[in-house]
Amino acid sequence: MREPIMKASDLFIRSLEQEGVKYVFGLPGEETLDLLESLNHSRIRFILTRHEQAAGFMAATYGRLTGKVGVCLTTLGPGATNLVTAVAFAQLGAMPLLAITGQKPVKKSKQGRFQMVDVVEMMRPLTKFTKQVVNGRNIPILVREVVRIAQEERPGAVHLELPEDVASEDTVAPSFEMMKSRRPNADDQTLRRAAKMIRQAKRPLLLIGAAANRARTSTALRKFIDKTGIYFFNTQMGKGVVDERHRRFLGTAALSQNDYVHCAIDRADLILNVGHDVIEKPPFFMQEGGTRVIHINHFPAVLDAVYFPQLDVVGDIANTIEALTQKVENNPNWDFSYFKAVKREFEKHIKANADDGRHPVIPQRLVAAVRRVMPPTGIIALDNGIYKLWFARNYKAYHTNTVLLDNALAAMGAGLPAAMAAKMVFPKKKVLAVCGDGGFMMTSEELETAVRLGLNLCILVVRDNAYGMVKWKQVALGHKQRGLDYDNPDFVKYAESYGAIGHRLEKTDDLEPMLRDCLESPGVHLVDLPVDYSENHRVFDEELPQITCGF
Ligand SMILES: Cc1ncc(C[n+]2csc(CCOP(=O)(O)OP(=O)(O)O)c2C)c(N)n1
Ligand SMILES: [Mg+2]
Repeated sequence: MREPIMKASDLFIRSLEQEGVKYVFGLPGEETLDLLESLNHSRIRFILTRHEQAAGFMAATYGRLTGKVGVCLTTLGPGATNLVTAVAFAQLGAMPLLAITGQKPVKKSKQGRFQMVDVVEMMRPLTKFTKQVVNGRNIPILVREVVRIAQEERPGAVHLELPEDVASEDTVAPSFEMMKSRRPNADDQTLRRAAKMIRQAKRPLLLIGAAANRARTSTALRKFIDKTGIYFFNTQMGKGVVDERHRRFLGTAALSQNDYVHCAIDRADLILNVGHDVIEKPPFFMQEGGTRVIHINHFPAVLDAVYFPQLDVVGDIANTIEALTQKVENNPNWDFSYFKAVKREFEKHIKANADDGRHPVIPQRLVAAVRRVMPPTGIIALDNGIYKLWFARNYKAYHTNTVLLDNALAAMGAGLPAAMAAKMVFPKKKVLAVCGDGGFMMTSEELETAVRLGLNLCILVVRDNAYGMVKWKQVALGHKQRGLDYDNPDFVKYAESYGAIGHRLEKTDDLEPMLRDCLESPGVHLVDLPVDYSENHRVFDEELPQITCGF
């Protein structure tokens, strides 16, 4: 049978369609016009953004939420260099992302080196795979290959460069069939060894990390906890995998030490570390002769000076947990009395100041207010600033992927695009972006995109007129607080100029009603929220280091 002939850019887009791609986020240039034309004749929707970085953040978040590759498209040179932060965001955050960039014709070009950057090499340290397409015929197999690489554990970013002349040429269009296969499971002997270690421990503790959030392990973990009664905590990117209202929940390890949860960690003699990723700041430090650790993940532990687990249980996470649930009963030799005390103290601490009426708002009240108004499955997307720590510690997530935060690259500017992508993936869910005034201004031009797309979205701009997180660190180091303050636009007018709806919080009592209004009424809403950051130093540098763990 003769293979059909088609234009290479059409073949590229057809290959993406076959992978189930629904959106391509991007900002094209001359060099990508053939791809754009093919896209416009396809079932895939092109989502135009105002900056390439935002297109990348949106595509990566799409990948994070669906487990399917998110796709973004930019032109060569400046378009591609604008994309690198988002590619790193996906790669470090384990989000499946395919970045496609254009390039000048490779066979002959009359423009010398105008706009030429070696994009394939630029992407090498930021991706799992990067390649230039040199022959249209290779496109179907190459697209299949990069999607597989992007999506398989550990997920991440891949890149393809499609030169203009390759995109426009006619090519044969081979097709092939592939069947789905399942991930391998851990072997029974290792599972039995893990079960034995858990049975023999006195105070086992469960840690839920980032990989558990994408592997849909919620039900398995919940059953394990309910059957065994083992207490658990999570990392920032593991938030929500098991409902944090659970009576066995001990908190989120947002800080590396000196928090209530660390009292429990220090007393545990065995930690079951599920889905941990060393890219997150270490939730605890291992020591020679200290707490033993079982590493449960799709891939073996990456060892370093503070992480050297005694046992690796490698295989599908949900399956491992189900097998352990069968093998481990609640054990009368376990002593959870101390964890119970930690739980009591932690809950007391979280409630403290949650109703504080001070204006400007303090972070504890802000977090409590957001939790009160968000429905259980509502999604908050956090940008990067000091409020992220407060949300990670004080905001209880009830469901998987309802707190989108980036504890991997931790790039400012991701909050709004992530919220936009979340709203596109889950149009029925309420979505709130929480951004600092610094981070918001890094991608605020996407307000236009959000309005144009007709997204119903609420954006909270936490305003301290400064890079607050860094200011807080200045104090902690004993430096003078200097050089980090700035002025802001009038955020209400700024929102309005984009066709969004602006609100300004004038008194703290209005906080909950204002947020409710924002979430309930259609359109893009922005809340200008003045914040009082004096609690950062008081709680993080003064109160928490005083915890004696003697409860
Ligand atoms: C792109 C980027 N640049 C710089 C940093 C370093 N950084 C981390 S938090 C922060 C301050 C954030 O300020 P803002 O968004 O206003 O939040 P705030 O801490 O003031 O609430 C900075 C500069 C970063 N994480 N990402
Ligand atoms: Mg700020």
